[in-house]
Amino acid sequence: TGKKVGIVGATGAVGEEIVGCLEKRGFAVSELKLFASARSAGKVKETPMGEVTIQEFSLESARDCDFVFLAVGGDFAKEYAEKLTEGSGPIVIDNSSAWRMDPDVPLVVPEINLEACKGKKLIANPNCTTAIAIMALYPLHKEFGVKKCIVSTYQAASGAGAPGMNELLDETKKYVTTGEMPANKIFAHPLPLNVIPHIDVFQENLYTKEEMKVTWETRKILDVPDMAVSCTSVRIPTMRAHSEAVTIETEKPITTESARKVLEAAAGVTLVDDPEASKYPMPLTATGKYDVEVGRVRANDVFGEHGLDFFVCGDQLLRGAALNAVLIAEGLVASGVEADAVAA
Ligand code: 11C
Repeated sequence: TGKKVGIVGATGAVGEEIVGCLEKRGFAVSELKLFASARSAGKVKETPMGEVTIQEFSLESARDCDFVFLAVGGDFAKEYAEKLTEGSGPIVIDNSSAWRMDPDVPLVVPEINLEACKGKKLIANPNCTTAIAIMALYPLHKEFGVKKCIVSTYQAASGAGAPGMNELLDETKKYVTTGEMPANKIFAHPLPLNVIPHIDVFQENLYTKEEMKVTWETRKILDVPDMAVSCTSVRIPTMRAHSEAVTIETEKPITTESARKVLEAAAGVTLVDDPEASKYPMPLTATGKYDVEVGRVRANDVFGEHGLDFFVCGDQLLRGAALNAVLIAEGLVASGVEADAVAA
């Protein structure tokens, strides 16, 4: 038994992590198809499921799967996602932003709203920044009701994929060895020794698209269309874990202790909050972990008895992308929702 699984964008940073997550989560795979560009086609890749020859994407081959993970750009997803799911086609889990805000497409963090997948074959994976913060926001929202949310991000180079990570490393090496900063290509400015408050394109309202994704997607996943959410997104010279400082105003009174208790019990969260021992979330400790780290939890008096601040770090390629996608597939198989979708 097991499922036929296709990964489109298999040689990219997220595609590679999807293979690793399938294996580590024990997802039963009967056949693994790896799709990439013509340049990589024909190469043989060692995977935990054995050697797989990379194929150039074809609709026909990808449609002959039970699940297809799209780890490619939005344009590709716009063109192919629906064609893939038609008729007897697979369930498609798309990592891009192409379908996230489509009212007919569920935007899913499986610990929060897996049931939104019922009867659907195209499912959107959230932006990494949203997915990481919402692991802490959701349990707090359930218990205390989040009215307002202000997020400031410290985002890693991996948000721009392997080319972003390579640019950060290359720039750093060159600068350290020669004292000269090479020209940036991926990011808007050189990233080493810098922070760049510019991720994705600027909108008419002067927010960037990355910042607006946090607002739009948080509202959709929590199903609170009018939640006040404002974000400032900043790229920093770290490799692959995003960090976010979050301030919330809640409906019900909240204290440091009551918030910590809720976070301690929350799925997908590890509370790392012992300031006396210098223990708090950091990109270096959050990297490679499935849970997000949450700490620096403290009631603030900006909102009377209704304010809380906390800091969250999560692996951008895992919770922010590959792990979330694989957990969706796992949840669908376990809950039988997959069968409903296929029958629909
Ligand atoms: C970044 N969050 O850190 C972005 C990357 O909508 O899937 C992911 C963009 C997206 O640059």
